Amino acid sequence: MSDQPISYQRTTVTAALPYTNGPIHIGHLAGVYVPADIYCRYLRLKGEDVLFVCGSDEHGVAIPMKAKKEGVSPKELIDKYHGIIKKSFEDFGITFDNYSRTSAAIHHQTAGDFFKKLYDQGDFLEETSEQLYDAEADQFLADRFVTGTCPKCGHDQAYGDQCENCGSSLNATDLISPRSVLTGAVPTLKETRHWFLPLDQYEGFLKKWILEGHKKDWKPNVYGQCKSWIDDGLKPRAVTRDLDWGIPVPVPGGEGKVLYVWFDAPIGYISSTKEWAAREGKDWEAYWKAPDTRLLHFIGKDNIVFHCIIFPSMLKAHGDFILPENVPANEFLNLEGQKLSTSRNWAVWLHEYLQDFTDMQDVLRYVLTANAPETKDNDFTWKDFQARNNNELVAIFGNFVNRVTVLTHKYVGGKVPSPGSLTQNDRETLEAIKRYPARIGDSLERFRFREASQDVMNLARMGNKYLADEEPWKVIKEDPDRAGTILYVGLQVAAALSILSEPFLPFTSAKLKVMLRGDLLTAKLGWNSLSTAQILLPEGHQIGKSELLFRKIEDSEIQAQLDKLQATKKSNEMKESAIAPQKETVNFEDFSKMDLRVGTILSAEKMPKTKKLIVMKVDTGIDTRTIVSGIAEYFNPEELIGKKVTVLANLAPRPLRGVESQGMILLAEGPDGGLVFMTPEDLSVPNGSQIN
Ligand code: B3M
Ligand code: ZN
Repeated sequence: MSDQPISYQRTTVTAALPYTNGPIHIGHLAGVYVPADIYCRYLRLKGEDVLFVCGSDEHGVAIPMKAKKEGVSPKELIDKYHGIIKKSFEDFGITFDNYSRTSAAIHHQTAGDFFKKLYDQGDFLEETSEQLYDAEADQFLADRFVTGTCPKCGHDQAYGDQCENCGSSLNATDLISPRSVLTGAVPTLKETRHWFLPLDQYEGFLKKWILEGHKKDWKPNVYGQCKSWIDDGLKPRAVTRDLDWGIPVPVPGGEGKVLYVWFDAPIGYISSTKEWAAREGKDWEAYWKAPDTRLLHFIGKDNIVFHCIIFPSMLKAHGDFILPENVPANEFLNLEGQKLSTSRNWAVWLHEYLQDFTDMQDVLRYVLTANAPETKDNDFTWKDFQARNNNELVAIFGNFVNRVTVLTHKYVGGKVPSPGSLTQNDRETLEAIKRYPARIGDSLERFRFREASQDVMNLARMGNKYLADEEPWKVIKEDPDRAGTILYVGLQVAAALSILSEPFLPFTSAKLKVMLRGDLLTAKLGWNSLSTAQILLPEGHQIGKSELLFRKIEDSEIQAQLDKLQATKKSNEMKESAIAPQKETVNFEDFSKMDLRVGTILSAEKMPKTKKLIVMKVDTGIDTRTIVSGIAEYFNPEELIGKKVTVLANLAPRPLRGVESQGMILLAEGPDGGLVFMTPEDLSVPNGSQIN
């Protein structure tokens, strides 16, 4: 925040703790783990002190819910997915210094102590309030146990703690028309006592720290979200829950309650650090408390409020900790045009990819980086995956390395030739190599991973062009010495690639180092020395056997993946089109309470700043009234005007985005996920006619 940049001694990098309610997919990788890993590998290559921590997020209502669905205990569920996730990260080359889990004793202790300290300091509000309650399930409803309409954007599938459509952070009682996810029941209100973090009291601190202090260096998407939350005004937020799965609340009155998952999970970064330090004989506190430590959180955009508003307020309240220096959150990755979804199995699962494409980790890493959802949502397609592999990794990077190493064996017995006198092109090429480390490093330091990955490819492109221009395969016949000089220059480019590609393509880089006799390279050269070193591969040095770095991906392999997705789509459609079971019986009295009328839509307009809401004036025969309906994705306002419809006239009025809706228009779910109006067969039936 000060004008004087602090010179950092160490960097603590955290990557969002994945929920153990499913395996890892490409959306998680592109958004969080691949960029975080690239960043950490880069810092290590620069010789910096970096700690990279992560772990499984094993609490929260998502866990018991999924366990119920799979017919196992929550413990069995977390053990299963923790195992799958941990192994797939390792196989994929994500180099966490520690991968912990929030069910670990050290975490229960750390999170419990954290809560206790804030409690002892008097930082919480303790309040009895009415919370949503599902009598049938005998369970309070919060977070993902309850869905309803978002009061901010009208999205009808918002959760009790967050709307995934507009990103708003919510309290369960904010939801319009809430429903229990457990039983489908309409919740009642019941009193319960909880501890609240008074976020409103941190507004001044957050304004100064984020709005004034990080306007320039945080990504616009992150800064913008923070600003809108702060500008909207923050409210106290409950940090405990009535649940039996989680970390017990360690204070009087906390019996039968657990910490809110978003209270304990970020503390998991600290617990993971402690676990690492104990194992490695290090001092964990330096990584979380020293002012010359830089803390960075890699997350997806749906986690911004938790990492930029709530966790920092907790850290601030606690008093001992540093705050994140940056939170480089990414947007979302879609798959073949559709939102990735664990529950709908719409994903490329990492553990399956690793089976289908053996030893091809780097291809996925490269595609996800080159096409990373850095500034906007992006789409992963299998065709693009194939094209990036065949046209870039194989045709540019692989081809260049292959040409230069094969020719070195063929013409000069695999020994780095002595350079003769250098031409201008030779000198320029050797000079150009030295500019790449700073260029790539600069992009990485600004969290521009796409740009950085493209510069690695540009270096390979430069090598390719150099060979194409100099044509050693022709020169060799007339002037073998000159051909040797060309190979000498080409080999230096290949050697630079072996180092600069390491953060992005670690498996390829390792192979390439062996091929060029990496012991020689790695022993002496890190990222920084690349810019200053005169040569990377000295003359006379014997290189290793030439091997292909990448292989072409065939159409049939891509087709197999597309077929797999097609099958998923079919099965989802079947499930989603299945006829819903009949609801509970109602008696005639209940039914006759509903006042259904024929009406006509007189006017219709989209509600400004919403995606789904349309505001209509409807002639019900009784009166002309306003009805707001979430149908803008299905109809244009113009086509609604003049429509005869069925109206539930005596539905209790409710405000939607500040407009009172005085009834409901009945619609049936049509084919292809569309909606159809309940229009009387005879259009001459007058408005106000009762439907019995
Ligand atoms: N478990 C990941 C998610 O929202 C969540 C991250 C916790 S980071 C402390 O999918
Ligand atoms: Zn919303």
